[in-house]
Parts: sequence; C-alpha cells; structure tokens
Amino acid sequence: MPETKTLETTTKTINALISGITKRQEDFDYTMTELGELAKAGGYTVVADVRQKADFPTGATYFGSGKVEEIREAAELHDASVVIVNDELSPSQLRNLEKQIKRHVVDRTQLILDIFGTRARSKQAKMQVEIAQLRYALPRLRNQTAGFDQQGGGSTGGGGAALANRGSGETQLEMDKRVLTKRISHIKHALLDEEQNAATRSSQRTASDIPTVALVGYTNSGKSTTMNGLLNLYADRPTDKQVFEKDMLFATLDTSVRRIDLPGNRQFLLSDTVGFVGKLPTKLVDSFKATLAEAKNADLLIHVVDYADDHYPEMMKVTEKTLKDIGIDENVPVIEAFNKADLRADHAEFPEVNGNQLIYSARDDASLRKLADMIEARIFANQVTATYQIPFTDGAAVNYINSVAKIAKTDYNETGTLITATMSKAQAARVQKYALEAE
Ligand SMILES: Nc1nc2c(ncn2[C@@H]2O[C@H](COP(=O)(O)OP(=O)(O)OP(=O)(O)O)[C@@H](O)[C@H]2O)c(=O)[nH]1
Ligand SMILES: [Mg+2]
Repeated sequence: MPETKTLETTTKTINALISGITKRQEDFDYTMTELGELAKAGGYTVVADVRQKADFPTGATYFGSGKVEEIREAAELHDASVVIVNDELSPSQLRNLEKQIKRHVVDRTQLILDIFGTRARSKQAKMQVEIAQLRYALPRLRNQTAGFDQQGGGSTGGGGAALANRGSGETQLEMDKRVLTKRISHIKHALLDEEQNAATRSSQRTASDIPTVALVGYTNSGKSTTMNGLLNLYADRPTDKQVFEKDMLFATLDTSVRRIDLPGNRQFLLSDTVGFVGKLPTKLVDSFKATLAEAKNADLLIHVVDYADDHYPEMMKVTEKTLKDIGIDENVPVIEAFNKADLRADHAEFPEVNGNQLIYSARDDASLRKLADMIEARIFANQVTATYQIPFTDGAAVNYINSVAKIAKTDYNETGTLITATMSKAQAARVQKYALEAE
C-alpha cells in the first residue's frame, strides 16, 4: 500500500482512517490536514491516511474499486473502525462504501455536523444544528443493516447513524421519514420564535444608535481572544463578560454581543460569531444564517486571520466566500486583522497598520489599542460636531447627549445648557432641534 501512512496515536479514542480524492487542486494537502484536525475535534484518533488521484469521483463508490480495496485493507491493518471521507457523499455512495469496506463511513459533512452537535450550547444553536443534522439524515434513512458492528461508530449526531439503521420493512422506513419530517418542521417553528426574539433584541440595539462591529473569520483564528482582549481593556467588569476561547476547531457556536466603551463616550457593540471552515455544509450555513445576522447588520466587520498559519490565504478565501453565501453586503467596510503575529517564524513587526490591514496579536495590549483606534476611526468617521442649546426643562436631552456623545465643552446660560458634542448622525438627529447654527 504505497500511499498509506501510519500516523502517531496519542489519546485512546475511536480509530479512524481519513481518505480523499485529489482533483489536482493545490489546496488538497491542506484540506486533508484540516480533515485530520476535524477528525480530532470529533473525537477520533487518525491512524491512517489513504488518497486517490482522480479527476472525478466514481459514481457508485466515490473511490475507484482498487482504492476501495486499499482502504479496506488499511483500515483492517491499522484497526480503524471508521473511515472518514473528505467530501459529502451521496446516500448511495455512503451505503455502497460501507458495504464494501465493512466499516462505518463518515463524510466531511457528517463530521462537521457531529462536532457542531457536541459544541452547541444555546437553545438556538442546538436547534440550528439539529435541523441541519435531520436534513442530512433524511435521505440517508434505510431499511437494512449494513452487516457490520454498529456499535463501533463514532457518530454522535442527533439524526445520523442512530436513526439510520433501525426498523424493517417499508412501513417502518416511511414511519421514520415521517417522524423526521415532522420533527424538522417542529424545530423550524420553535427556531423561528427564537429568532424573532433575537431580532427584537437586535433591533432594540440598533434603536439605541450604538454602532455594531462583528468579528468574523476562520475557526481558531482568534476571534474570541480578540473580543476578550478588547473587553479586558475597555469594559466595565471585563471578567463577567469574557467569552470562551480555546485552541480547538469551533470553540464558539453562539453569537455573543458585548458593549465596548472606548474613552470619550465612544461605545460600540462587538459581536463574536461562529467560525468558518472549508467545505462548510450548506445545510449548516443555512441554519446559521440567523445567528450570523449580527454580522449581516454590522457597521464594520473585523476579519480575523491566523497569520501564523501558512494556509491563511486559503482560509481568507473561504471566509470571504462564506460571507458572500450568507448574503453579507459587500459594501460593509472590513478591517483585515492578521492575528498571532507573535507566532510568526519571520518575527513580523507588530502592531503594524497598513490601510485597512492590521498585523497584531490578540494577546498584546498595544495591538488591541491599535485595533480599537482603527475601529474608532471607521465607525465614528461620519460623525457630526455641533453646539446644542438645551432648555433646563429638557434634562433628558442633556442626559442623552452625555451618554452617547463625545463632549468637547459644556456651559450654562440663563435659559439652559450649552453643549458642544460629537456623535453619529442618527444620534444627532434626536437632538437636532436644539442645534445652533454652525459658525
Ligand atoms: N500565541 C497566540 N495565540 C493566540 C492568539 N490569538 C489567539 N490565540 C490562541 O488561538 C486559539 C484559538 O483562539 P480563539 O479565540 O478561541 O479562536 P476563535 O477564532 O474564536 O475560534 P472558534 O471559536 O473556534 O471559531 C486559542 O488557543 C488562543 O489562545 C495570539 O495572538 N497569539
Ligand atoms: Mg471563538
């Protein structure tokens, strides 16, 4: 078996063989490395790696027949109970492969769905993942058992293997399908309610005229670490508000929104969102559209990039494509934030600003201050400065200005308060009637 490599095993989990077809793409090696990372995140130990060079997959079994046999032998030799494939397989390809390899076959989509399934925390994220899992499972429901040990599989998905092989006879299958379809529509309704609540919260925030900034990017690039760093420097009680960060794929599935208070009353809302990965299942992207609405409605995006990973250009492309798929307006300004500069082999200087790009480290305060400056310059760019003459009878207007604006000067005369302040156009519109003619 010339193309089989034995890889080191560390923890005692389910042994898996990873496999893929290269269509001579440059990024193939990288997608296979990433598949290995995804497998680890899914609780597998990768014990072997089999690859085929082909222009297109074989219809019935995805791999060519010789390669299928090679995979079967390698799986046996390395004691792999699961074979993971680097693409989404059709239901029949999956069935045929399982029959011939006599192992559980998990495709890239199922693997990602499983990881999301174990990571989802909030009610909304759990429902979004379950819908994607059920939509994946529905066409894959089947009557007969594949004739191998069903217990060995690592699929933890809500709808996957657990539901796939039970029952006998067509009526059972039809019943299963009906149950699944009903469940999908039930969750969809519940999710819609949940999303409407979220939309209300989101529009309430917009109504407060505070600009919003969203952190987006590839998984593990450092979005959550960046958010925590900014909170540390600029939030009231930063420790209460920290989000979860960890060196693993898909640490964050839920969107968190936090208020950042820059000096001089310059507040904005910062949201941390789910990370992206190559070949993110469309069903999953669809399900997460609502969560990603925070990014969609943002005034500014911070595209966080793992600058210490050689594959960062590919990762950036995936992120840009995913943002497009979600329907994010191309006119939303973006800061490209090249993170983890401290880990660069070439010891790149940081922080360093170049137009809309920042080279930085989320673990470095000077870097985070630079990022905050860049954010401030962009979201407060279209602000208006004016002097307002507010009668003593409208204390609320004075309070409003003091709470949202950057104040240059406050004076009093016989009729009221004179404030010179800078704020967004939307905020200024609320107190426009008190504005004095500009000199
Ligand atoms: N050395 C170094 N490590 C960093 C830096 N920024 C983030 N990390 C580490 O990178 C790992 C991933 O960081 P996260 O902030 O969880 O990444 P994320 O983008 O939120 O990832 P997901 O939530 O999975 O999408 C963590 O172990 C961080 O400690 C950095 O500037 N330097
Ligand atoms: Mg995160």
